[in-house]
Amino acid sequence: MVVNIDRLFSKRATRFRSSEIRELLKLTQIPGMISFAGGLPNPLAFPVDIIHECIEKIFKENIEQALQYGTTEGLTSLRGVLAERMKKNPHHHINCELHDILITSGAQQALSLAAICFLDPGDTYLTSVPAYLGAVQAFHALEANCESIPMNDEGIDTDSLRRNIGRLNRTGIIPKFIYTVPTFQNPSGETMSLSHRKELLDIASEYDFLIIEDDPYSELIFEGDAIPPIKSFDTKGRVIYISTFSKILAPGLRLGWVVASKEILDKFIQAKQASDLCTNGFSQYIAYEYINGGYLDKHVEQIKKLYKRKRDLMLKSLKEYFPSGVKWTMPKGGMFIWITLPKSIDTRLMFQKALAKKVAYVVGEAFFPEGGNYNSMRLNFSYSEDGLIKEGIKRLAEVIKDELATAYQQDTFPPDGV
Ligand code: PMP
Ligand code: G9A
Repeated sequence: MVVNIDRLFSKRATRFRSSEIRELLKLTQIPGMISFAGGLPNPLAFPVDIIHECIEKIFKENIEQALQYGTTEGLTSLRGVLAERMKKNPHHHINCELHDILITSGAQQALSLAAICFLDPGDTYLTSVPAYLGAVQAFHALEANCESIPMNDEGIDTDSLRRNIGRLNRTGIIPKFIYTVPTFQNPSGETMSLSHRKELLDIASEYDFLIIEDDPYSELIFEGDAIPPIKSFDTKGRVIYISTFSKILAPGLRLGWVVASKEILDKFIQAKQASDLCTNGFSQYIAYEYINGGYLDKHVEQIKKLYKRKRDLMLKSLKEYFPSGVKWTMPKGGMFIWITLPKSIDTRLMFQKALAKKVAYVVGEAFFPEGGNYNSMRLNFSYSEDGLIKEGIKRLAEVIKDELATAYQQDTFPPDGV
């Protein structure tokens, strides 16, 4: 008998969607393709020699433990050095101890644990938009409803947030949490101001929902002062803070961490036990040696220099080649620039034309759970080689100019009198 697989899939599984970004990663394999699509760290930012040294040390001292199952909470020594670092580091200033930390298989697993632990089908969550689509994918999988809150110059439009919560409350809906990436946001590159961070926490307290603060990029700061995370003001356990080693060490290690209240971590731990028992032990030992050996801070300085150079190159190329009428963000750190094109351009339709010229981006609409914003796109500046940044922006500019010319012709055709 043929397997009727569609009958057997759960209702939930039929809602799963592929991530545009994950699909686009395949493009990086095409020879000659310049990809500004995936949010990939530059391979030059991987501290290969340091990792080699760390591994040699593990082989001499801890190899049996590194290869054994570990606790679900994560390696105690790693949680200890992370807690110390978060207390001292100006990017964190989070007053936590090792028992406040759970090590996860990347920040992505932490998002998925939050989804499993807080979202029932039909529940509502809030997110600022544009939003990191991996988070939306995790929340969508749990059959939750999304309410989008627009971003503004200060990171989030708090007036719109209050209006939306008021409207939801009037229909008996209380959102479970708001998801935000306050610093060098993926995809916009924008940063939430200090006052809006505090206001967001006040609003969450007033209406009693949680804040999921996703913070992979704050250490990659190129200029200006670091703004402390929302978690650093949280005295009531309202903020779930998530970070990752993917951008400051290597994503292939699949290591992230969560700082949250005991009640929340206990639930996350139960959910993680059902998911993967424990995070990769060998990776955790590498991360521990990397921090304990004093390498992390020095290495992050080098990554910052590398990415600042690439950001500057991309901004300079945008200025040189992009036509007037196109706007872009000026991120002070992180890995992304957000582009807004004239309304006549649909970046979804333009995408195939860009691919034909061997340049790729992520269409802006992918970051809007409720659709729209068809005239926007995300560009990643960390991954491409310096020379290719200029060339890729030049190619993209040609595609945009062609699109503008076509839109103009369509607007003015048929000519008067015909
Ligand atoms: N959150 C954000 C905002 C991200 O940009 C990413 C990765 N690009 C993740 C979470 C997932 O990171 P990880 O590799 O730690 O799973
Ligand atoms: O899915 C990945 O590979 C991580 C990158 C995320 C992004 O491009 O935003």
